[in-house]
Amino acid sequence: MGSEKYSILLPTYNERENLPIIVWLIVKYLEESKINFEIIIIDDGSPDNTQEVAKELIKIYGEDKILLRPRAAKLGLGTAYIHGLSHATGDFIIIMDADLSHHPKFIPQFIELQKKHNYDIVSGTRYKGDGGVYGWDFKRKLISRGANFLSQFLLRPKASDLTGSFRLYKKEVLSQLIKACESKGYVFQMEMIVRARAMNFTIGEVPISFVDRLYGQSKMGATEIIQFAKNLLYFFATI
Ligand SMILES: Nc1nc2c(ncn2[C@@H]2O[C@H](COP(=O)(O)OP(=O)(O)O)[C@@H](O)[C@H]2O)c(=O)[nH]1
Ligand SMILES: *[C@@H]1O[C@H](CO)[C@@H](O)[C@H](O)[C@H]1NC(C)=O
Ligand SMILES: [Mg+2]
Repeated sequence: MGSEKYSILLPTYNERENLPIIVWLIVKYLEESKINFEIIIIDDGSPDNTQEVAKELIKIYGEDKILLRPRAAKLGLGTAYIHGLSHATGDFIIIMDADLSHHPKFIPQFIELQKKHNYDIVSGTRYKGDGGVYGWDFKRKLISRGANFLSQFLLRPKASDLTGSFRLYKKEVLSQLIKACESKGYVFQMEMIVRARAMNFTIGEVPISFVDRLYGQSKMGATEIIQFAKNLLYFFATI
């Protein structure tokens, strides 16, 4: 591949079991494809000491490959991306979860598709082609499908997976989008893609399989769902 550099933002909160595995997989798949990259770990003072693990990983892979850019407290995902972006030196930014729900084997596919069409954004999708969700119970699947369907219906963003968070962005596009976005937490992903359409950015899609976390707790609860619904209606009214 060429000389482009890719910055991978990994937000973590209590991911000490998952972090070494996800980092190992990223390094394996990206080195195999000769991709130039850095991994930026944004840890929000995890009580399980995720940062100790991150420091060990820096010793193993080197401080040019793994960057730890922590924050003192749990300040939420939206601002974690902003923080990570401010430290990124890549031309492209890849955002993914650290809990092994997003498999790094898809990253070379994102990159290939971006290059082919010069897309501003490439989004992983669970709802097209070979994409899918594994390990969720019926309730969680229903919530996710429902949220996606409702958002599709109200906002018509021409993207099949609105609430997913496995995406590649041109760096400049991501910083413009982040500046335009108002929401935090779960709605953030949806707002990003809806605004991207409104701002006429081009979006490609790669089907991905999403696997529920084995270690640790998801942070999704009833409050998140209510928040999501509220914001959805707000975007419907304003974007
Ligand atoms: N830095 C940071 N990371 C977070 C925060 N909340 C969640 N994460 C990380 O963001 C990713 C997605 O969170 P997760 O709880 O798995 O969300 P879910 O898969 O939608 O249930 C994981 O890598 C988490 O460790 C936060 O407040 N700060
Ligand atoms: C996006 O494209 C549409 C259709 O070509 C155009 O009407 C609209 O003004 C464009 N929006 C922006 C923000 O450039
Ligand atoms: Mg998760």
